[in-house]
Amino acid sequence: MKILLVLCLCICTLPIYQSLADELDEYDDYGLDPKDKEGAVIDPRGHRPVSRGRETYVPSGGAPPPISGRGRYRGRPTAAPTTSKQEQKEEQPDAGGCTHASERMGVLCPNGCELKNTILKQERNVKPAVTELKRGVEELNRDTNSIYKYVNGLSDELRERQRVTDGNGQLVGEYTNDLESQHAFIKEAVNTNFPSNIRILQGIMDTLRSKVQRISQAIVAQRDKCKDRCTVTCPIPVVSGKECEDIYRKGGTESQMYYIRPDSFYKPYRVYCDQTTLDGGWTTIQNRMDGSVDFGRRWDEYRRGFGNIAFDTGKNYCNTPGEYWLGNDRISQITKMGPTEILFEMGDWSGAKTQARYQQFTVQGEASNYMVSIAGYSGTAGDTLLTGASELFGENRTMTIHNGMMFSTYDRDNDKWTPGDPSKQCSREDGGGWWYNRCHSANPNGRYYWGGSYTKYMAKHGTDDGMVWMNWKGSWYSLKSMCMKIRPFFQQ
Ligand SMILES: [Ca+2]
Repeated sequence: MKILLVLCLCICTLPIYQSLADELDEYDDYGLDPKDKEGAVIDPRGHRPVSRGRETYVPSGGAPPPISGRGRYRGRPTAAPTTSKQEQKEEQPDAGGCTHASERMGVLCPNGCELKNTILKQERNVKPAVTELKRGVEELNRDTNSIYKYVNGLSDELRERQRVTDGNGQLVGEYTNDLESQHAFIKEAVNTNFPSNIRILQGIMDTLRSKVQRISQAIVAQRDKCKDRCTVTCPIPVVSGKECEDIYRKGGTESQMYYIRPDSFYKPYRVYCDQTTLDGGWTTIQNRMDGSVDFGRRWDEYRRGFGNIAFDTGKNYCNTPGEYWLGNDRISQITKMGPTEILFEMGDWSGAKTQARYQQFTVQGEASNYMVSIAGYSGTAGDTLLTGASELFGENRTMTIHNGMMFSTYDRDNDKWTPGDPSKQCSREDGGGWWYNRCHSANPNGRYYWGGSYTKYMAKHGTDDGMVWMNWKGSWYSLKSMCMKIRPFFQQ
C-alpha cells in the first residue's frame, strides 16, 4: 500500500519537475543560438548529456539566499522616557523671573539665578559652534574613510607593483642567463669553428685560383696557336679520284684525307674517305663527334661547306675525320653523278653504336633548294627519313618525314611549316641546316649537347634542337657522334 502511494506521488509530481526542468533548460540555453537549440537532441532518459563541448556540468551550490525586504509589519512603538517628555513638555521659556525651569523646584537663589542665565546665554552661543563642530567631525570622518581607502588602494597597488617588479626581475635574470649562454656559444664558434671553416674556404679558394690560372694559361696558348689559320701539315696521298670509291679502286685503301675531283671543270677538294667500313669507298659528307664546330650556320656556309676535314693524331697523316659539312653544292654534284647510297653512323654517350643505310640518296641543285630524295632503308637505327617518328601517329608523323624536303637554314626557310610566315622556321628553332619538314624526326645538324639527355629548358627555343635520331633515342637525347657518308651504289 505504501509503495503504491509513493508511486502515485511520483507520477503526480512528475509534471511539476518537468516544467521546472524545462525552465532550467531554457535558462541554461540562454545566449545559445536558437538554431542550436532546435537541433539539440532531447534525451528521453531525463538527464541532459553534456554536448557540443561548450557545456559543463556544475553540481547544486546549496539553498537559495533568504528572502529580504520590508515585510508585512511596521516596527513595534516603544514608550518615550517620561522624564525627558515631562521636561520637554514643562520647559518654559525664560521669562526673566528667577525661578527654576520647573516651578515645582521653587525659586532659585540669586546666584543660581545668575548662573542659569549665564548658562542659557552660553548655550545659545555654543550650540551653533557645536553643530558646526559636529558637521566638521562628520566630514573629517568621511574624509578619513576616503583617505583610508585611498591609502589601502595605494598599498594594494604598491604590493602589485612589487610583485610585477619581482616577476620582471626574475624574467630579466632568465634572459640574462640565456644571453650569457648564447654569448658563450657564439664566442666558442667564433674562436674555434670559424677559423677552421675559413681555413677550409681558403683552401678551396687557392685550388680554384690555381685552376683559373691553368685555364688562363691554356687559353693564352690556344689563342697563340689560333693566330694563324689552321693548315693541314700531314701529307695527302697522291692517289685521287672522282670520289672515295674511285680512290679505293685505284688503290687508296687507307682511311684518311684525300683530294677528290668529281668533275674536271671544278678544282679538286679535300674530303675524308672511309675505306674500311662495309668494304670502304665512303665519301664522308658530314661528321660530328665532339661539338667543336658550330652547325648553326647560314645558307651560303651550308652551300660551300664548313669545318675541319681531318687531322693527324700522331701517325703523320690525316687519319681522323674532323667535324665538317662537305657543302650542299658538292653533295649535290656527287649524288647526281649516279645512283648513290648513304650511310648514317651514330653513337650514344654510353658507347652504343647504330646505323641507318639508304640505297638511294640524291640531292638536287641549289635551283631546287637542294631537294633530297631517299629510298631503300636498312639498318638498326630506325627509318626516320622515309617514315617519320615512330612515336607519332597520323598527320603528326607525316610532318616528320624528310624524304622530298628542300634544304632550310635559319636565313632561308624552305620547310613545310607555314611557308611564307617568317615566325615559323624549323631551322631557326631546331639548331642547324637540314631537310626540314614540319619539322623533323632526325636532326643530325642540330645543337651538340654534352652527356646526351637534355630538356626543353636547356634548349634555346624550348624545342628538341639536339643532334637527334628520334627512332633510336627519342627527341630529348642528343647523340654523341654522327657521321654521314655516301658511296656510288653498286650490287655487292
Ligand atoms: Ca616555315
